[in-house]
Amino acid sequence: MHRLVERITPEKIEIQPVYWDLSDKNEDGPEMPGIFPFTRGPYATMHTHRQWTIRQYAGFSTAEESNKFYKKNLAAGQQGLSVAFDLPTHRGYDSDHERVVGDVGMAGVSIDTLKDMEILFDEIDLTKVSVSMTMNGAVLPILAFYVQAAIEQSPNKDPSEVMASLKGTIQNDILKEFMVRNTFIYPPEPSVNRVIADIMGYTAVHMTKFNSISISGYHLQEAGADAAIEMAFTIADGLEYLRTAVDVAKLNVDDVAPRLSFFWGIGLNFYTEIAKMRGARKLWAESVKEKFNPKNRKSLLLRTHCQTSGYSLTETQPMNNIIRTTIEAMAAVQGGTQSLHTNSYDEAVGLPTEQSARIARNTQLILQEETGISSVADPWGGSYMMESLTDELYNKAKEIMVQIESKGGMTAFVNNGHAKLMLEESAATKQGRVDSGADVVVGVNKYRLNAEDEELERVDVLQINNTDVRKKQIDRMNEIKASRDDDAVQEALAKLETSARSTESTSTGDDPNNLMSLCIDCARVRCTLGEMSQALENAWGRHVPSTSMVQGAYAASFNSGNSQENTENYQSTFNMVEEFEASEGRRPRILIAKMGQDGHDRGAKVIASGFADLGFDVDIGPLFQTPKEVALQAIDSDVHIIGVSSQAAGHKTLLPALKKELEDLGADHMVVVAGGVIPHSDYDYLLKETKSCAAIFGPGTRIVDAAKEVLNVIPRNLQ
Ligand code: MLC
Ligand code: 5AD
Repeated sequence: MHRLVERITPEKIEIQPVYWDLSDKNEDGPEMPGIFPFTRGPYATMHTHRQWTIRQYAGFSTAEESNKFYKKNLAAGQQGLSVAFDLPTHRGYDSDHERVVGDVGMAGVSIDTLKDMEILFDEIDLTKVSVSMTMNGAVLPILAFYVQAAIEQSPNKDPSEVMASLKGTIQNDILKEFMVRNTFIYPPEPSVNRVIADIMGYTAVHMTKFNSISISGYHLQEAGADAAIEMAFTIADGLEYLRTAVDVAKLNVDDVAPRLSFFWGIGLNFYTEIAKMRGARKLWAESVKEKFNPKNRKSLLLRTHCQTSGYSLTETQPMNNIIRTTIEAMAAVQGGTQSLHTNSYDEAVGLPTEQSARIARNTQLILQEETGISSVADPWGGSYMMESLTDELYNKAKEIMVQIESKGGMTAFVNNGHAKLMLEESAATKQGRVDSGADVVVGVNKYRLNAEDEELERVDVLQINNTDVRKKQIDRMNEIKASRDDDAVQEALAKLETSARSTESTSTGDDPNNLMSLCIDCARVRCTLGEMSQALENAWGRHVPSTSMVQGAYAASFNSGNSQENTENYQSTFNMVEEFEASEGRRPRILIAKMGQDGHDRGAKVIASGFADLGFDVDIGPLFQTPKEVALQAIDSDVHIIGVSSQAAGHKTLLPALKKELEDLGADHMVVVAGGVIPHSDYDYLLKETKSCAAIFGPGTRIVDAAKEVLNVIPRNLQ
């Protein structure tokens, strides 16, 4: 074993790269990293040989701006790239589509054409830098643009050689999109059996270094899952993809499984998060072995990216978030992650600024270069507590997996709404615990500053002019449309649609009708992302999710602590609702609305179920509405108030647009309130300048308090 100088501490103690129980008499030897069932890590040497990849997720406005940001970050110590796309791109719309007016360039970078992808990676050698792309809905056009951009970046190389050298990961985990996050486009069946199957088949032959799916627990945790649910759902999703590969696409398990990768969310429960990562590796290795019996040991390895939890961060006293993120990063590293994103401290108000992104990156650089944290593999192995916690979580997750199997596997569990309800119940319960103070959040429900000091702590946020970005995108797209060969475009799109309509499997990598292969042809002749998505939509339709709501979980959790103050608070809100009913003749009725392509609906669902528990009549609007559709639904249902939940920065466009629609429809008596990720610097614009809402509820607002304020702003006795 190669011994590094830093192995000797100032006290002249030698740190070993791995420790084990010397008295272990197990005939297979002691449990070690790199050995089945891999509880202690996928590789024998772990970080002692290769540190985890510092891979910060980022993307905003135009490809030019994001490219500049990436190059600066790489120069400053970042090791791999991770692209955040804007919501129109996720949902398969070009920037000129009427449904995306508020979303272009806001939550990530906008990509309409191959040209945008080329600019995004300008002067970044795609055959050298590993790139992760968080894309699930429009996964075919985006991966095709990426491949074609790499090929055109190296004109002197053979395209197949370029493809074979591409290192990276595409998220491509659609099952969790149907539970949380909601950036699906097509219904579940073609999304899994055609799109994912064809990508697995194509990459297995042509892009053998590329990870074809990043099976994600992160978003489940963000949406309220506890660690056991996160483990169970994620591993069950992974097994479902392997089943698709083997049973539907007729691929060999060993051609696919080694390139399935994982993605965990890491919250503040330090020990639990480490145990989760250890237990999950064992659960995956055992499940794959039992169900698929692969020949290649790499098929059993759970390799993972981690991201620190956005949900755990607070809007008030944002510097506290640096500490939270550091603790979470340490759990990810000690759990044995392969790649890591650390969140910026301004998470709860907007996208990172250059300074907050630097601090987030430096958190990892300090861990890697100043602490010696990487000098040993699985430092927790053999700890009585950690081994026991690992086993307990492993067992709990296994129990949930049995439940999923008994309902017919993960696709069925998702399709019948079971999975989503379980998550929403967990989220409403959590909110009740935070609102009641049972779960402490420093600076939010305990140790708060007075209003003046809180004001001083506020931070600047990145401002994006989406009207400008949208115009630039549309101009560039029109230029491309004017200079391309239209016949070739129509022909490529027609072939794509024909393959999508076919009932034959096209999943093997060499099938000329493989959807990935056809999308690369489309990219080559400069079809846009929207055109490719539309060709597939013509065959499969667009998925419309059903809306559901959990009841009783918030009330039960809020009131469970027997605190007199909480009970009184709850009761007084409830009484206000009753008084309202007595004076107005009906209960206060609220429409919880989501506008634009922002599919983050945990907040909206939790608010809806909390308000319903407090006695409101609650309507939940469908996802992805235009301002006009929201106004029409509000009028149709004759609500008193519209509560808009905004998590993806579209508020400055969409709220004024909603106000205008209400005025045009003669319904300006209807009050609008807003909540979600809205920076304080935008409050005046919304409340005073445009008067587009009557109140704004930032992250951390208790539902009982929001409900009282809502009752105060509803005008009375209009009839
Ligand atoms: C590493 N290697 C070792 C080793 N450590 N070899 C021997 N001994 C060791 N100790 C080798 C690996 O086998 C591999 O080679 C190479 O080194 C690189 O290591 P890796 O572990 O594969 O790291 P990396 O390339 O960084 O890949 C990590 C990954 C990948 C497998 C987890 O899938 C990944 O980067 N995922 C990132 C996903 C991501 O960023 N998602 C963002 C989501 S944000 P070889 O040849 O075997 O490959 C989001 C938010 C939202 O979703 O909602 O919008
Ligand atoms: N740039 C950087 N980080 C982002 N996140 C989301 N979009 C971006 C972006 N464009 C992070 C936040 C969020 C998580 C889903 O990903 O941390 O909580």
